[in-house]
Amino acid sequence: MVVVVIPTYMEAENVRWLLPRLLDSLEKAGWRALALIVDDSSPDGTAEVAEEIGSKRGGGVEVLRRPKKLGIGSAYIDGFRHALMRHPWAKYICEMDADGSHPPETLVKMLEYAERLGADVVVASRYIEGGGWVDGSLTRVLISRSANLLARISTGIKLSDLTSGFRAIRAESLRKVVDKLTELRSGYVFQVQLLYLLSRADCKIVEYPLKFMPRRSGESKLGKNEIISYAEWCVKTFFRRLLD
Ligand SMILES: Nc1nc2c(ncn2[C@@H]2O[C@H](COP(=O)(O)OP(=O)(O)OP(=O)(O)O)[C@@H](O)[C@H]2O)c(=O)[nH]1
Ligand SMILES: [Mg+2]
Repeated sequence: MVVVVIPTYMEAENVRWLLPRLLDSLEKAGWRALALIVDDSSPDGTAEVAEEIGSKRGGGVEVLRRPKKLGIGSAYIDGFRHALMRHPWAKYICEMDADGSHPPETLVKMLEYAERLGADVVVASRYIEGGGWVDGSLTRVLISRSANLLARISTGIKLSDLTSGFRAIRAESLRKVVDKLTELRSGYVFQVQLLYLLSRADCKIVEYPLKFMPRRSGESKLGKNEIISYAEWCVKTFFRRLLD
């Protein structure tokens, strides 16, 4: 079984598109699949749309409702804990955005790749051969490239896309690190900390090419404060690692 944790805030239209495609692709590949939507009371009714899709399909969707917008990192932690506790038989727990940037068909390939290589973590990467940005603005690409450079220096992890939020993680590996996740200030920091913890837990981490699609509809949530806390975290981690 595979649980795909999808944090959402104001993604009703995107979820309507994503959920059927995601579940169909996984089921076609032979997986028992569950999409776990972690919604922060989106005023556009994202949670209701997701529930409706689930009940029409007769399952495959669970919605974790939170009282207000609490950030992507904490949404993932709540989603991970719920998945590990309620679905202890799940083999993989995945991370995915709701906005259409992460093609569901790629997730099927990532899982195949994990099985074939016996990997603990598969990160979908925009920066290896076969990956890339589809219609990415120069500013976004530059921000992402710089964030990755900083993360590589700071953590010492030799992967190309440490900030990618599209990953398949073996449930046993996630269980080892979930209680150590502390960085809730920004989505970027959260993703890098998670990968850092997994690599320190001796997980086998590999990358699979991702063609990163533009958001289908709605607005991005990346802000200036995120960038500042990200840089702070990287510098702090770099010096801590030197002193270790
Ligand atoms: N539950 C929850 N989900 C969130 C929150 N902030 C963002 N998300 C979701 O996290 C995912 C990634 O957020 P995005 O806004 O797409 O961030 P991004 O991919 O860096 O930015 P774009 O490429 O411009 O879309 C999306 O599914 C969002 O709906 C939050 O505070 N709470
Ligand atoms: Mg996005």
